Amino acid sequence: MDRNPGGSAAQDAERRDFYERIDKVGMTPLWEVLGALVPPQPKSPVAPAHWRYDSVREHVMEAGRLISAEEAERRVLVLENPALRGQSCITQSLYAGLQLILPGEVAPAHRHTQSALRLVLDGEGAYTAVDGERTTMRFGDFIITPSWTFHDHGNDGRDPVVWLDGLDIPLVRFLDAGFAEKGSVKSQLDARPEGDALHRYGSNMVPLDHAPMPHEPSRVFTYPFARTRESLVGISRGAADPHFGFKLRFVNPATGRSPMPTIGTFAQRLAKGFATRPYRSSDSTVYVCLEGGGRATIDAASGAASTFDFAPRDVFVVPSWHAFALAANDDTILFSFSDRPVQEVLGLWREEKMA
Ligand code: GTQ
Repeated sequence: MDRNPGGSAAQDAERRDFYERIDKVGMTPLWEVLGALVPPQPKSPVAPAHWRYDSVREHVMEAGRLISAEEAERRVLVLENPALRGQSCITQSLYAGLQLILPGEVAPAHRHTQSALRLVLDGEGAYTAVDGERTTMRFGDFIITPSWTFHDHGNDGRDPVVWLDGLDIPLVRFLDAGFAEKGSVKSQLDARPEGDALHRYGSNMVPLDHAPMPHEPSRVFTYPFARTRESLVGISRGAADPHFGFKLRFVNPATGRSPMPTIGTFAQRLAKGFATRPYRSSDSTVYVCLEGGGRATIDAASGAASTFDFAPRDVFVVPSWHAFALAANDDTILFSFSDRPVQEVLGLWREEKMA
């Protein structure tokens, strides 16, 4: 931008010379970058993007022929935002990938400060163990592995199993707060029977001495799709919200806050033929279609629009402050996740419901 419309060539040269001299001592003029540093509204570098499961599945399966889960530690194809290639992120703060585990394989136990979610997309018979409790992974199940919990994955069934991983890797990297270690055993012993956490913490009751800190992750680490679906169908007998259809957020039942402090998670149902009004929010969001299908229309502030015709197991991204709308061709269920709880506690999160 020309900051000196009436200025002389001599003055321009003097300024450039000044910038070069201060550059050598590690300084730069704010006035050349102020507009970009403090924009009037978010100007996300994230691109709207869509991965069709039917197109990427073969590549995920090919990875299964090239490397074992054990050798890879985690056999994952990372979904890289097309505008952020090389950075292993799907949005500025979040990572996503498709993880494959073949029958008989084990992805060995480890833990890290990054929080993770799994959304089961394809195949049956796999499990994830979190701090010594296994959960069987069924289609649409949403499973969390909170920060610093040991977790391993395995497949005792006969199908290849694929799920979507969502992690706060870029956020933790930005904060330089990443720690990780391998477990002393490959697979954790079954310290508790399957379902224990859901019974103790996820059935409108908690143990007598359970007094979680406000942002503590949920002890419920599996949110079975059967339950989520039943709730979404149940509330669909009421009136649909014009911007959301029928939408709920997942919570830590003991606190009412997000299951994990860094990643907010949502489930949404749109009846066949329903179209939402446009909406925007400051959290770039990853959507996954679990049932049905339809069209997402995403408008950039510049006016350019992207339309994605999505089907079950597809993943798409809506960048911060891009108005978007959904139209359902069928009864449709979507899962989504974003960094919204982070923005909320920092007092940054905004939304706009448009006409
Ligand atoms: O399953 O622990 O996609 O540590 C990336 C990093 C999955 C996992 C990923 C991980 C994991």
